[in-house]
Amino acid sequence: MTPDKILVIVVGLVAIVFVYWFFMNKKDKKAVAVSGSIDIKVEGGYNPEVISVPVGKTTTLNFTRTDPTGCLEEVVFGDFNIRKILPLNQKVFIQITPNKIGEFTYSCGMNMYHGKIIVE
Ligand SMILES: [Cu+2]
Repeated sequence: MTPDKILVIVVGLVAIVFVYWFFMNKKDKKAVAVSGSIDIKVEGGYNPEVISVPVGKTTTLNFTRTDPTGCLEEVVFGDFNIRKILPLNQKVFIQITPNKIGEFTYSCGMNMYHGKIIVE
């Protein structure tokens, strides 16, 4: 076997492992079922990142930002027309009452970090 053939095989194997790892990782983000209210920590992203809420009911999301990154200062719920500033180490309550089933994402003001709300 020539070195370039070995290289092709190695690169191929690495790519396969990466694809597996990528999709396994995605599956790992299981939705946290919420009824009523939930605390969401804002630090390097949103934690929990994926939540599920019941349709037609009001759910309160309590955001607490402990990350000084200015990027996370604002949270935007495009589908719900909500845009809020999250002061450091302060609880900010955001209420949503989704009236249709589906998946809705929210993000920081620059659309870099994302969270997901599954309405079911
Ligand atoms: Cu941002």
